[in-house]
Amino acid sequence: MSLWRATVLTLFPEMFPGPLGISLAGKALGPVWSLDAQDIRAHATDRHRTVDDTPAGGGPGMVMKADIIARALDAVPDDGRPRLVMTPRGTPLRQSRVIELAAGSGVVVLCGRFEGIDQRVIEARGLEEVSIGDYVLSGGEIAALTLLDACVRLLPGVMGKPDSAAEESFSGGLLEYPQYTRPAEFEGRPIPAVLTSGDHKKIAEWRQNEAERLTRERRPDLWAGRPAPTKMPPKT
Ligand code: 6GU
Repeated sequence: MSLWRATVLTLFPEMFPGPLGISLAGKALGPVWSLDAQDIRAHATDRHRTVDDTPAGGGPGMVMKADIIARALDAVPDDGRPRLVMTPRGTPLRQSRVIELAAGSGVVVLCGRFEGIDQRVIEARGLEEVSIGDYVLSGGEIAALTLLDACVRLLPGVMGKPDSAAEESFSGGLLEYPQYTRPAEFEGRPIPAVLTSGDHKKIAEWRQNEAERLTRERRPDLWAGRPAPTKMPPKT
């Protein structure tokens, strides 16, 4: 099979592969997926290699220039991969989109810096605007690394024996149940007795209940949007 290909357009190509060069993602980099970090500044044309300018209408910071970004994007051959731009104004990244991206041939990811990117190039090139959460990073690079990590761990051969059912939409839209391992007691705290009981039906029930309790308490948004429980046919 051909590699899952990531192309990243950034002013800081030295930030890649960064943490994706170690551990499981790092072992798979080469055999399973490829990463090509391209320097946006290579597409600047003036003596000072300018990539940004002051915002139209005034205000703080600098805006990445549409013409430079367009040349950087157009230098990537269009092989049908989705083209994303990391921005805090984007659609929040969900596991469902990660699963789709990992199932495809790869991604082209543009990393914004400064106060943003000229909106016209985002529209003209039909970029998908993606955010990784409701907080502001200093640039899209760490967001891009996050997105790539989420995708790469799903590629066949990266993780040992993925439980694909559990992977689907965040374990069925719930937070994961808590985990424990030896020692049996830690600073006076025992492992919940059910987990050492050997009763696998009880264990599965306890884990399901914990997953539901944690989701209700911490993520009312996920809890409200969870799939309706499967209706059993009435007993006769
Ligand atoms: Cl994708 N970029 C930046 N700069 N900040 C973010 C983000 C992205 N997602 C959340 N905050």
